Amino acid sequence: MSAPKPVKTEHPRSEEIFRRATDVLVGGVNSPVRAFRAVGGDPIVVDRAAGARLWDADGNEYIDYVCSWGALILGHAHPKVVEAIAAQARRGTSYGMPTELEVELASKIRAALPSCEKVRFVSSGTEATMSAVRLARAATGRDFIIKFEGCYHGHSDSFLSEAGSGLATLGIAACPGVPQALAALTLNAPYNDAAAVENLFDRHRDEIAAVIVEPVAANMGVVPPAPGFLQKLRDLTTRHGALLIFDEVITGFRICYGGAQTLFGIVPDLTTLGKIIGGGLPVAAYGGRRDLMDRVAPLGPVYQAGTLSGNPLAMSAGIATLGLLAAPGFYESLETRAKRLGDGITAVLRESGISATAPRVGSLLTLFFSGEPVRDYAGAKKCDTRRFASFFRAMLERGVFLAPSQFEALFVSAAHSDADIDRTITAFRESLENTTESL
Ligand code: KE4
Repeated sequence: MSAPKPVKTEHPRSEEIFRRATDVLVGGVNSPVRAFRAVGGDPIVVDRAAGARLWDADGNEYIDYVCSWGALILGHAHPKVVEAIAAQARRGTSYGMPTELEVELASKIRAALPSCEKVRFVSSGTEATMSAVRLARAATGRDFIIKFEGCYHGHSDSFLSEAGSGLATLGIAACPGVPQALAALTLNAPYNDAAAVENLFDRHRDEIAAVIVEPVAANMGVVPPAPGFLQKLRDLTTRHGALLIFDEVITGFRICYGGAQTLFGIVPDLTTLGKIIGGGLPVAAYGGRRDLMDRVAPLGPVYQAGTLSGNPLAMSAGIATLGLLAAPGFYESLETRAKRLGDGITAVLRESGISATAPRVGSLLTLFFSGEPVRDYAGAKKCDTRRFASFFRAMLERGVFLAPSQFEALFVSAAHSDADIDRTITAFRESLENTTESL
C-alpha cells in the first residue's frame, strides 16, 4: 500500500481567504459544522473537486469522505451530472413554473419509495422536515412531536433541542430564540429506546402528532437502529394515531436505492429526502400517503411554498444522479468499497488495541473513540472528542478529509477507488499511532 502523500501543513492561501471570510461571513462559514471549531485551527478553503478528491486553495489534495455531507454518492463533478446541469443551464436555470423535469424526478422517487404516493420538492432538508411536521400536526390536530436525542432534522425551531450534527459539535443543547411554548411541544427520547417512546405516548395520550426518526442515525456519528426498534415505532404510532416520519435526508438512496424503509421493510406515513436526490444542487423533498399530501396547498390548507422549489437545474442534476444509481450493480459495488474500508479500519483498531469502535451501515461509517459500542446520544457524548480532534488533524495532514466532528459520518462514494481506500487505511493506522490518548 502506497503511503499517503503528506500535505503541506501550512495553508497560507486558505488562511488569507478565511481571514477575509470571517470579516464578512458569520464565523467565516455558511454552516457551522464547516468551521472546524471542534477540531481546532481554521478550515481548509476548497478550490475544486473531482471524483473522490478535493483540492484546497493551496493546492493540497485530499481524499474526501465528507462528499458535501453525503450528497455526492457518485463523487464530485460526475461527467453525466455536470453535462445534465450544463445542458439545462443553457435552457434556463429557474422558471418558477411547472416543468416535466419535476414530474420525472418525482416519479423516480415514487418508483423507488412507493410510500411516497405524492411528493413536494423543496430546497433544503430543513424545509422538508419542517413541512412534514406541519402537515402531521394539521392531519392529526395534535401539537406534540417526538424526536430522538442526537438526531438532526435541520434547523427549524421544533428540532433544536438535544439535536445532533452541528448542535452536538458545538455543545448547544437548546437553541436561544425558540419560544419556550414551542420548544415544550418537542419531546425527546433516547435513540433505540422504544420503551421511552411508549412512556411518552402514555403520558401524552392523543396529543402526539408524529414521531420523526433518522432510520439510521448519522448525526451523532453512525448509530444503527437496534433490531425491532423501527418496527416498534411503527406499531406505537399506528396504535396511538400518530404519524411516523422517516427522515431519510441521509439514508435515502444512500444505504440502498429504496432507502432505509426498503432495507428495513417499514412503511412510514411521511418521508423526507435531500442531499443525494439533488446530485449536489439544492433539492430536498417530503412525500407520503396521498390522503396526507393532498392536504398541502393548493389542494388543501396546509401552506408550504418556495421560489426555487423544483428548479430545473437541480431537477436535472437529481435525474442524472438517480439514473446512475439505478444501474444494475451500483449498490453492490458501493458495498464492496465501503466494506473494504470498514474491514480495514476494524483490523487496524484490533491490532492497535485502541478503545474505539467503527460502526458501518452500507457506505455510512463512523469512528467512535469510545470503548463500548455506541447505541444512543448519551453513548456518543462519552466519546473522547479531544482525541477525535487530534486524529482528524493527523488524517488531514495525510491527505484524508473527514467530517470535522465526532458527531458526523464518513461517506464512501462510487468514486473512491481501492487505492484510495488502501491509502486511507494506511493514513488511519499512522494517524492512530500519532495521536495520544485524551490530550
Ligand atoms: P439541510 O437543511 O442541511 O439541507 O438538511 C437538514 C438535515 C435533515 N435531516 C438530516 C438527517 C440531516 O442529516 C440534515 C443535514 N445534515 C447535516 C450533516 N449532518 C448538514 C451539514 C450542515 O449542517 O452543514
